Amino acid sequence: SQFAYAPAPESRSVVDIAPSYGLFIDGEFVEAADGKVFKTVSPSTEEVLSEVARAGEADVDRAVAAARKAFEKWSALPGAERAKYLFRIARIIQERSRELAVLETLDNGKPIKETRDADLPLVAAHFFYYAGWADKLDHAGYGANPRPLGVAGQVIPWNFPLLMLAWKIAPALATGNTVVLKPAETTPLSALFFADVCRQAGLPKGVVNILPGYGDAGAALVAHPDVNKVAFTGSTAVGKEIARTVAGTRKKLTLELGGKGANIVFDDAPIDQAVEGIVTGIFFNQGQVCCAGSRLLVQESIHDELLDSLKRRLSTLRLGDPLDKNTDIGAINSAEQLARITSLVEKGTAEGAEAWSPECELPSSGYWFAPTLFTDVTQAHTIARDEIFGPVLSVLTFRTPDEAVAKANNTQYGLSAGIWTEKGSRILAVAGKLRAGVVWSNTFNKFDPTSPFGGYKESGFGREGGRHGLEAYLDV
Ligand code: TXE
Repeated sequence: SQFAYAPAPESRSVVDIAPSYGLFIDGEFVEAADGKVFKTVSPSTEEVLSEVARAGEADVDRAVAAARKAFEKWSALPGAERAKYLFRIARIIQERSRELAVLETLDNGKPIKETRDADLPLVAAHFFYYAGWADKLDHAGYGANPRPLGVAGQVIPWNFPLLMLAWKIAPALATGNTVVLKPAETTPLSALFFADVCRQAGLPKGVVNILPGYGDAGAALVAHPDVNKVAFTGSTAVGKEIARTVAGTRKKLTLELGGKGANIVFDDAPIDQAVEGIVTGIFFNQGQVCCAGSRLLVQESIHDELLDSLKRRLSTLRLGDPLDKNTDIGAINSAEQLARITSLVEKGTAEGAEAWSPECELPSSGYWFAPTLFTDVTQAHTIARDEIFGPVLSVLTFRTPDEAVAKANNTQYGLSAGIWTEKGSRILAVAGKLRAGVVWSNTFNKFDPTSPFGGYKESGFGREGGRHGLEAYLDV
């Protein structure tokens, strides 16, 4: 990977997991006010990893009050001083990336190859990038007189727990805001580890508060009257609920929601390269990626050839222990997510699409789903329209570029797309017509902190990353 940094972590002995964790409020780990806890399990084995304090409304109040108090001093610091903290956090993440990679893999189920070579390097890169902005916001650097908003309430999902935290926290801190963040209930551990990183970096108390918990804590945070900015990544249904809560409150809001990305392969595409991109597009992180290339649109004339290559390639993917460096496909994050995937796949078959999977043995414990291809898919099929959020690819065909564009855009979502062709002019012409926040060409799922990321239509609004990512946290 272009960002590779960490040496190979071998086993879970690399990281110490405490039997229990508290909430992180005002620089301290504390119990929930009502004493509630929940268990977090490893999705690949169902082993209980730890017991974690579960935040409730009273804890949200405490955390927002701590963030409000910290805001006064934090926002008054010169940008160059805030930058020092962010650079320190970025370096500590690099230094501790073996521990973090193993922890993330244990709590999430994704292959260590991915946490090591994608998640962790991107997390560090994100903090480095926004550290670099902190002192350029002052005066002429930004071209205006930007002011932080206050307390940011941030709710994140389980598919990239630490990376989503970085996308949320780095720009918030760089711009002088303080943070209360709620990680997802199935993946609280890396966020709690990050709390420890903040302590190690000497970050002033209350600047970052972490509240592990469920949707009720997220809802209380979003609704809290002393929160000035809400940032959410998760399902479109919850995103809409949050938009309703925030409506009329003058809170600023950004939403990063679901997707149904189209990977469009023209007949002049380099087939081997396209096959790799299709595989990365839908099987990276078991397909639990909002910008996954979950629909393959292939030009009719190369359908059979491409499908043959793709099936051969899928037969070489290794599914199993996520801590094994050779594993390509890890576990599904939770029993609920596995049930959601299974029910949509059953629907695909019931509606008449043809399912194919390579031969592979699924482990007897944990949550697993074999890589699956659906052919004979039409636009009317549920699996062509609904986000599956699993290792399942729906294959459709097209004849002309216009038809490809029409089919790619024929979705309620608008987050990502891919174009595979040797013709530069076609890349530009097609990309310009796609209603998607990111369009990759002859590659897929490439991320960079300098690029704004976000959606059209029901994929949400606002951008994270790049200069645009600062705007969500500033009044100019
Ligand atoms: O999402 P939820 P779930 C999609 C994907 C997946 C589906 C359901 O299709 O199959 O959503 O996943 C918190 N107010 N994506 O159920 O519920 C919750 O605790 C405030 C796409 O896990 O949206 C968690 O921290 N917060 C997506 C976070 O919201 C609430 C990534 C996300 O959980 C809340 C994840 C409420 N009322 C799922 N209810 C992407 N865009 O990448 C729950 N939460």
